[in-house]
Amino acid sequence: MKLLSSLLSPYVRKVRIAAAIKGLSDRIELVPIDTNVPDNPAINRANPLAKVPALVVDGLAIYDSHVICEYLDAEAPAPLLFPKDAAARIKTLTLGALGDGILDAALLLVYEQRFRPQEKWHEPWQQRQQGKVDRALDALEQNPPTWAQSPDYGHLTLACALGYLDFRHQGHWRSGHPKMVAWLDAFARAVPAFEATRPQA
Ligand SMILES: N[C@@H](CCC(=O)N[C@@H](CS)C(=O)NCC(=O)O)C(=O)O
Repeated sequence: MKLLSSLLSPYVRKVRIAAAIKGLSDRIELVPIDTNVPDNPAINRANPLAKVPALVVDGLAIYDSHVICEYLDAEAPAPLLFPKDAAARIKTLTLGALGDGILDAALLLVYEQRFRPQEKWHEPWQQRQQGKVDRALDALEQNPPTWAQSPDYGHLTLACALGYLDFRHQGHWRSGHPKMVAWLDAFARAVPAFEATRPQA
């Protein structure tokens, strides 16, 4: 399997952590992709959305990070990243959606400054994205997620979102969210791949 990837992408980090938890890392070859250049055929061919990660298996491209994690979960029996029980699965998917939502908003804030000239930065729009991140963090702080035997897809997605806030947003989220800081520490202890995939700028 070839993983079209950037080691700085939090969505790629999700997949790498999922692969590590499932014991599949050795079967995955990382293929570096530069997503900052426009119209890069190396990613466009696999994913018309021109986003990483994309996982190429026997010529078939699988995306996005959620779908790839589902694929990997089915490739090895344990531990399960997506519970089979319907109610537990919905809970996991909802936490994953919250983590992805934090990531999407945080990434848009980065892209605003990376891809638009400064005179076009739009403060109300930035506040709108920041509001999503802040509300999500406040909701999580009220009710930190828990896991039973081991973290699942929802937890690893959330951990990658918090890791991205550390990496690209100077870890401002930490102040005012002590329970979630402790939560991320506990996740890192439970999942060594979290530290092993920490982005190095
Ligand atoms: N929903 C996608 C998001 C992937 C994504 O936005 N990846 C970023 C890198 S962190 C990217 O490739 N951006 C390039 C672009 O948007 O043009 C997923 O979960 O895989």
